[in-house]
Amino acid sequence: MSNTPLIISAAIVGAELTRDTYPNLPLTPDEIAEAAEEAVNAGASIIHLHVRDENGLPTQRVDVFETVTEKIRNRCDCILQYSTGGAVGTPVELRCNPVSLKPDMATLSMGTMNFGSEIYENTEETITTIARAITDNDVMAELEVFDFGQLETVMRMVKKGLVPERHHMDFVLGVPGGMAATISNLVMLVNRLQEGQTWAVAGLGRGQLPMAMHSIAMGGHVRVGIEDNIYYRKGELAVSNAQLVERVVRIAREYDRPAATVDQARQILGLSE
Ligand code: KMH
Ligand code: ZN
Repeated sequence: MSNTPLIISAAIVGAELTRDTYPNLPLTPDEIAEAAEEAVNAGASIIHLHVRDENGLPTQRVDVFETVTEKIRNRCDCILQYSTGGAVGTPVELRCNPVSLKPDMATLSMGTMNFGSEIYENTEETITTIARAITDNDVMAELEVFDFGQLETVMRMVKKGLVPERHHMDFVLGVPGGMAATISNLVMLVNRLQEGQTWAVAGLGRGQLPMAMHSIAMGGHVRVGIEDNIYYRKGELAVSNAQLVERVVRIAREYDRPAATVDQARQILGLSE
């Protein structure tokens, strides 16, 4: 079993949640920066970042990303990963915009799919446009794969040179419309990867903990956080993002997979080269 330090990514806000469903949701730049710092102090090395506007709505505005980035940078060192997914329905130009700020990483969703009752549109043209914004700004891509066919799309688009060959992989499992968060699905996805490819899994809802545990055992990395799961256990809301990170750190320690420091995470991902 791999003893590689565990890169924990904290998805601290998301685009879909509201305070009605999760009262502790960080919304303002200060609240988001505070949540990021707490998650990093708990053991996260990557902050997967969505931001909200003055009304608490998801936005891809560059000025808001800039403000939040500055506030996070003033509080802690971490790998900042901007979402280019935004919210369902965000036009592709807006999705790309924050990448101009040159974060350490940016996400790239790998296919159109049902997203609950909505359609999350990621045509090959959209993927190509966002991929170009990412590479033009010399940012590292994290490929978001929600379904097996999207992994085949990755292989095909990398071969064509449309998606960066050097990337980190994130399997987001459990979206209604995507692949379920099951062990057999995770094993199947990981078996399709090239040797040496770094990967993580983000299990949604009740899939968050089992997917994290299996990834730790399989030598992968982990994403947790309120964006993907608001519960600590059935019927009990998580107190914070940090609480979800702390639990993974404790479990990983038992597997001899200490939480990666930010520097270690940079090294593992090839961000320090
Ligand atoms: N909000 C979802 C529709 C990403 O951050 O890259 C897309 C999403 C993916 O959250
Ligand atoms: Zn996201």
